[in-house]
Amino acid sequence: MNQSWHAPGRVNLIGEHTDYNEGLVLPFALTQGVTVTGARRDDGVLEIRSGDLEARVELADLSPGRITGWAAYVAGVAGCLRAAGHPVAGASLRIASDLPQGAGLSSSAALECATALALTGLYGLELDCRELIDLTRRAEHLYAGVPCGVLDQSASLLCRGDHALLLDCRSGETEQIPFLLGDHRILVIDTGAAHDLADSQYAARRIACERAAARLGLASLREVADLGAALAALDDPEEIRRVRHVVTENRRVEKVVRALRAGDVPRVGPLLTASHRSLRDDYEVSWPEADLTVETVLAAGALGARMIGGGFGGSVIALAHRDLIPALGLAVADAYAARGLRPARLLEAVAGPGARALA
Ligand code: GAF
Repeated sequence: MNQSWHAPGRVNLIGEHTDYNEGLVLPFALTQGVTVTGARRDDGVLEIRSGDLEARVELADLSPGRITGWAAYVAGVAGCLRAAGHPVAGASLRIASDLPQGAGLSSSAALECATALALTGLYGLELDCRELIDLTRRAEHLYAGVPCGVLDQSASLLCRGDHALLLDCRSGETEQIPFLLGDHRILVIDTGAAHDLADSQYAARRIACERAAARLGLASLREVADLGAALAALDDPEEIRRVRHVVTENRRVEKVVRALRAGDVPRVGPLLTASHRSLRDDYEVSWPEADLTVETVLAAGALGARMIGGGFGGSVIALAHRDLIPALGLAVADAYAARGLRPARLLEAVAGPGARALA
């Protein structure tokens, strides 16, 4: 009998490029995501279908690098389960997604998490959330070659409806923060720009942060207590910019959490914009369409806006009064048309539940 599991994509409200620096992140899950429907088979084959695409993986031959493209995310989870000694002997899996791909909404982590729930469910394996996060992240590192932090997999597995997830990536502690926007809304604007440089630049940012932390004699940039003193102790201008982003971004996460706890949604807006400017100027991961989108929605009355995800392509979020959302869409459409860009795709984000088995 076929069973189904669903894992959502995410919007990271704030806390970008902080996860691998042992910092704070504040994502919420989208109601859109990836559903994996499947049945167990015991012939050593993983058969995966997604729309018209099909992949057949012999599990005995599976190792990192052998499978590329979309199927690597699914095969990677099976490979990592087997490498950890779990007796996964095959499955037929069908993938369905209503999450735009390449939009920076974490479709790959959603696919990994839905696959992990499917395979552990089909084989009756008891892995807790931490183990599932480790497993799916390992699959991404080894099979997709992206040295990501814990943000995306944690968001997909741990978020709850109507809440944002405050995750301390140093201690692993989590807290569900009520995320009720009242008359405000979060609009996701997929800029349509491809993440061409994303993987190499992501790894380069990570290395620069580790190098700066080592120079400061710290285990991670989370340990920076006095930003001014840390910046004065560094002489590489690139490291100075990276450190300034990471340390100020952690502070912005704390401020957003305080504003949400106080029910003061408008106070979140300028913090989102400050995050964008820091990602643009200090972390240098923004891209022209994101900058255009942020400035366009701000001029049209948004309370705040910023790029989300790793950068170099994907989406921008805008926080605005709900009555302004249509005007923001029109302003973006005009700005894109004036520059000959393909129209942006728009999505109103609602904080949905985390990954789960479907009845
Ligand atoms: C990507 C990574 F996968 C996350 O771990 C995180 O570092 C993010 O970029 C930037 O905040 O989504």
